Amino acid sequence: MDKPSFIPYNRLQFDEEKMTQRSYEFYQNLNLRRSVRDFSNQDVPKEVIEKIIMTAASAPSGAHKQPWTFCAVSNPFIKSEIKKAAEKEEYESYHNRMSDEWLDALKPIGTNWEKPFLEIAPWLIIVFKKAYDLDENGSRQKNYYVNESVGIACGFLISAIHQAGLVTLTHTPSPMNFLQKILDRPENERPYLVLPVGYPSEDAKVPDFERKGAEEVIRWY
Ligand code: IYR
Repeated sequence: MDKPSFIPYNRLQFDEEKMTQRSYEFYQNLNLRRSVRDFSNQDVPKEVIEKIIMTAASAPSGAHKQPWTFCAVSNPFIKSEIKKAAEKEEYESYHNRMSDEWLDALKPIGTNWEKPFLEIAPWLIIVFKKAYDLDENGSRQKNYYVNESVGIACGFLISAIHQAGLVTLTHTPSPMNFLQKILDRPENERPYLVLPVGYPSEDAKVPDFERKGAEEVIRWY
């Protein structure tokens, strides 16, 4: 067993007034985020995508196992392969797999099986969760709370995309094992989420939604 090694924690420090202001400003900023489905094909520098991904990779994870791989795809051929395969599954889902109740719930969002953003957005980030790790000898090392860890990392990722002035949406083709094949990922990596990243199109529209207020989502004890 490794002996734990500790270093001083470099904290951010503010007085209560500053803390109140910063918490409010951060809320206002993130509350402007929307899932956008209408993308421009304008390019986004690779360096920005790298920083966004490294923000995601700074998330906490079970036993600090960092059980994730982020595939950043700008190659038009691979994007088109992903679109083709995703639409094949989505067509089947929208026509034969999803319940009427589910399709009704999606009506206000206006989604269907067609996913043009998978080709139009300059980048696709495909997040993979590592069910387990493989050490140098090829033996399996357990990861912990993988879904929670990767979910938190995706929250960081979505926030970083918004902070950069870009947009995304969480696309969840189902089933999505085709991504493992197209991207040639090893057996221990399972696709978790597809995030197209780019600028919104000039005429991008989003559903006229309101978010639940504090009195609906918080219970104080
Ligand atoms: N995976 C499908 C369906 C879908 C499901 C939910 I829940 C959404 O909030 C949106 C879409 C799709 O991506 O269209």
